[in-house]
Amino acid sequence: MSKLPSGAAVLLVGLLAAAAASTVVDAEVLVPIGRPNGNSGRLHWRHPQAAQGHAAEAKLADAARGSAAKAVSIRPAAAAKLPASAAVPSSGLPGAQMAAGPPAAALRYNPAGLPVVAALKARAPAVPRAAARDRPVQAVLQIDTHTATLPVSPLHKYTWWTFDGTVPGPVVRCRLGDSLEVRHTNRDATGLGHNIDFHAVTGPGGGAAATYAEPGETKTALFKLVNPGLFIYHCAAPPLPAHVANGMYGLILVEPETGLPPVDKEFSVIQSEVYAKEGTAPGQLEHAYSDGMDENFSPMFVVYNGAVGALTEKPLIVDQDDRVRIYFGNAGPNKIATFHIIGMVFDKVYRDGDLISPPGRSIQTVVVPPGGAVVVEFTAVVPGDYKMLDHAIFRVDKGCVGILKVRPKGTDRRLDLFDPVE
Ligand SMILES: [Cu+2]
Repeated sequence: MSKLPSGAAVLLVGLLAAAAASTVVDAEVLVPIGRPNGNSGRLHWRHPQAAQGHAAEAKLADAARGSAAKAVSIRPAAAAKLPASAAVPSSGLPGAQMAAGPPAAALRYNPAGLPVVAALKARAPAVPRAAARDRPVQAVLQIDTHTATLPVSPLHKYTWWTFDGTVPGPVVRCRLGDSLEVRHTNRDATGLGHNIDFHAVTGPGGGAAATYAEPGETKTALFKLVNPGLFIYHCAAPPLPAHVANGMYGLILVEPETGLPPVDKEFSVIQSEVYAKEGTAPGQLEHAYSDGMDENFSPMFVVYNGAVGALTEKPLIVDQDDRVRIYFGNAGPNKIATFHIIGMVFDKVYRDGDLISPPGRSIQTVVVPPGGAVVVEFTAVVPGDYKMLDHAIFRVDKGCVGILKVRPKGTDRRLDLFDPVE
């Protein structure tokens, strides 16, 4: 721990946090510098204010090292920006210890002054577009937790516990070598504590304790992404099964350094089970923890992207001959998923979300365990509507079905491949 008086340490961490906040920029405003890289063909780039921000961070770090015993003043405006974790005494949780630790620890993963940008995230089934860059950044992921009452079927609503107000939570896209700076703000009015266990993170709990926040708190933690792949993240606050079953899960993609081959359309789909019973209000369901505890119990619904009909009311739409990539995750909590698209053979399957090994070829159905993911690709050569489903086929009647619509392009219906004859 720091030798600083605890109050000074808190103020210094607050100053550093405020400085970091001032250097966060949207990835969209990054500007290219220099000429295209001869090896990769990609542009080098930086944000116009990045150098200024890094200089400010270095100045603060120098000040922190040189004035350990001095009183530190802080402007009211900067104090107002302090995250809750820096403004309150340590709760004894590892996350609070990280926030109140020495400044050197806070900068441990950014010694070379990585550009600080907002993390790329999108609402499923959308996927953020790949960043056009060939070096790592410090990606700041602001993620809020709170409840949200949303339709879970055409006849029912459910009060979910959410990341950013949606089920699933946002799809996050990073690159191997990035530092992921997670800022978790708990806005849960019902009084529940939440956290985030990223399966992409190497370290205790996948960051769960480090990101644990009580209502009204913000917790910040920094994770180096050292394994490429497609990963699940979820809340792991106790009781853990209830937080997952109540909708607290999402996908994080860590692209290899070379990126992924370009495709025409990308989507994200997460399968999950809903354990629920009729509530006191008409049409309002309540969580049924005991149903989930019995692994032989059949859930009320099995859904894609949080609701019966989510991907039938709003199909995934592509054009004929589009190259298509689907990032698929299984949040469980209990059931193994068997993902299949009727009438489509996946010509690339990155099994278990493994983006390093050669992909499988010519595969009909993929098995995805709870807490696992897969990436599938195909080319949509024959126009028409295709059903996506769990081939544990009774689950279709529980809601686990979506539609992929392939719109015709031109007049060639590819009768050479598929001819109804009459
Ligand atoms: Cu939670």
